[in-house]
Amino acid sequence: MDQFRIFPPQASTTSHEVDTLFFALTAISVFFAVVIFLPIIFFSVKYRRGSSADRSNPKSGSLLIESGWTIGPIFLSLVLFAWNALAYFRIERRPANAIEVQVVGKQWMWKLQHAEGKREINELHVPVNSTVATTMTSQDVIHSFIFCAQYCGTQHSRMIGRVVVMEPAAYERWLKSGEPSESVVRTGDRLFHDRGCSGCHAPNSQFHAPLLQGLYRNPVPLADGTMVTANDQYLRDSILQPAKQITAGYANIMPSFAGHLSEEEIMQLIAYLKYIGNQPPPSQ
Ligand code: HEC
Ligand SMILES: [Cu+2]
Repeated sequence: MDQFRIFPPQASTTSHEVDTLFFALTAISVFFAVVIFLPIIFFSVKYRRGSSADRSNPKSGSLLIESGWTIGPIFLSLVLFAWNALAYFRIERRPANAIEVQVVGKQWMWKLQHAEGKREINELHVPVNSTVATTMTSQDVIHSFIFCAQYCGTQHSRMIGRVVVMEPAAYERWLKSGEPSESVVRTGDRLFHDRGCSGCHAPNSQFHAPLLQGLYRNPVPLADGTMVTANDQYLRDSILQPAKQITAGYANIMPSFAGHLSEEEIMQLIAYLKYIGNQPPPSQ
């Protein structure tokens, strides 16, 4: 019986909040199920064929009851919406100063890379009591991390990973163990040159292309007159669909790199763009 648990142990800081919400929703559903089903049973018995119940059906109506069952549920759903939305924003907001881990799902495993470069598969090593932010994507179908809950193909049931929580010193040792690896930003820097990005996006390039230093998190004026913020999504879109949002003052000459870069390479490039994006632009 020890093995039998309806809920797994609450292992994350947000599980309490999610569980409370879950119980509240369940309680409300049970309440309405009772309110609806008890009268159904009662009336089925009372008005069964052959019973001597009064079937004259006089006209009746009550504004109070009708507005009550309209306004009550509206109010209830709005409260639930607000509660859910607040919890969602709290849970999904990326914590500041978090340890960065990039995760790529594929049939049928997760490939992880820490900012320092260390890679692992189906395991996530983290130091205890620190915040960790994972950037996740998939190179094929939808998966869910770290116990796959999306049916993703034949070996879906084997897509089970584990989180290893370590003392900070042990984590530092673990990061440096195994083959030496270059940091994600360093790999992105190399890709930026190898894939020809620097051929256009460099101060001395023959092409008229924007410098990417100082770009990250800043507003970008677009050719159509609107403004966007250069967030992670914008960087990703700029690489994969450059024609979607043209930067004001530049021509649509950047080729799309969709299909030419792996998901890992895109993440590494974005990590590099974020890194230089936080630096001041070079003077020209
Ligand atoms: C042929 C030249 C060329 C190449 C190669 C090129 N780009 Fe661009 N890129 C441009 C031009 C021109 C723009 C501005 C027009 C636009 O938004 O498409 C741009 C826009 C961008 C932007 C948006 C910048 C802003 O200020 O809004 C990013 C990010 C970017 N490129 C990244 C890359 C990356 C990463 C690579 C390599 C994988 C790359 N580019 C390769 C020419 C190029
Ligand atoms: Cu799966």
